[in-house]
Amino acid sequence: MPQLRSYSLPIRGAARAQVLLLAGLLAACATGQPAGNARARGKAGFPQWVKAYQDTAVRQGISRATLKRAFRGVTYNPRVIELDNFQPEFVRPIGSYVQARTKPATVARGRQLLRQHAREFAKVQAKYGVDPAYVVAIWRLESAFGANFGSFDVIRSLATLAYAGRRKGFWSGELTAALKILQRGEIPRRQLVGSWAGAMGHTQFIPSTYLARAVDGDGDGKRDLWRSLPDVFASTANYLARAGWKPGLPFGYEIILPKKFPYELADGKKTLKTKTWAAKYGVRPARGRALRHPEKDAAIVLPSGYKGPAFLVFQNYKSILRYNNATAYALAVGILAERLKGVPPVIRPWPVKDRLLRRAEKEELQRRLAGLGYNPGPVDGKVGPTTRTAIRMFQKARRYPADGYANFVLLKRVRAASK
Ligand SMILES: [Ca+2]
Repeated sequence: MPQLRSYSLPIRGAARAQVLLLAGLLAACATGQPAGNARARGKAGFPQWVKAYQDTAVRQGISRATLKRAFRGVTYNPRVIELDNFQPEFVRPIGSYVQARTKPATVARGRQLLRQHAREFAKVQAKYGVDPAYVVAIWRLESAFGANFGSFDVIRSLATLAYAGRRKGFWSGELTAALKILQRGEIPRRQLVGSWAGAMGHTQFIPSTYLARAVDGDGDGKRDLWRSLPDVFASTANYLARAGWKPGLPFGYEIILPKKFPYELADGKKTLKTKTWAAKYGVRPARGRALRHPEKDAAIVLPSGYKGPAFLVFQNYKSILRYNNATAYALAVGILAERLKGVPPVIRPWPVKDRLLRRAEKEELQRRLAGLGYNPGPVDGKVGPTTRTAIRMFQKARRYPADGYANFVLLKRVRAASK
């Protein structure tokens, strides 16, 4: 399910990354929360909260009639709060995530859908400059080609989250956006269903993304991401186009790094022209002789350490990250799209059986790195950019490949060093 997906990844992904940045701002506007701890009071305070929220919604231009229609029969949903609080003890290797989404049957189905909707895709490509294979790949990851939209009532989910979720201001803003959709009359009330977190339709747009990025592809004057595939395709392409998509470029492609490559440069950020990676660092393509797109700016992604596959990535990889800010997601979309276009599977084996770290072990890693004089950031059991930089410095100092990759082998090395 898409809503669980984001929690199975090391980074909290949500379509919609730019919206999350606004969470702080929205929190400042959200005055609908009564004082005290809603979580502790449970559902008892919910009706009162709804009443207070509605007053703020009216001040933001939502009519009483819309509110009446939206909140009829809406109750607190404890299941949504359970899902919001869920944190996996264990994260699966990125390779198994990618492999599960790029299976031969998925590739065959995706190609069939490209053929079946060829005329619509040609129109979308002409208008937005986005390769249809990427639209189809996102469609697969978001809703399994429309098989799974989620069946949570969006207003109920968002109201519950705005009342008692972890980022109340953010959810309150999404709730107001959902009410605006309803008020515009584009979508009937009963159709507002989605994931537990309010991601809607084939593309799993949250309400603010719907308002900002959804477009009417079939010209009926409505943006219907549940029932109109032309709207779905155009909206996805529009999202990518507005996220800086460059026509004619792939997300990237597989490469081979030389044995003595300075792995700290493979951080997905360090950007050089493709030809410079080749000339200065000896980077080679996994297939063919020369690196393609030699004049383009590119970074290197090494998602599962120096023993796993490496990818040269261009601007379009970043555009996919704007849809969902997780390396595993962007790579799965990119690799699936290229497979749809006839590129063979990734050559270098993914270390899918790699022993990754449990939450407590990640905390131990961070504590020990700090004890050794490195700065891994706060001890929170999350391996983000700061922790990875500390890992790389540890690896460099001890002449290990500085790939910043946190697996059990690394923890053992850090344990040995900090005895
Ligand atoms: Ca439409």
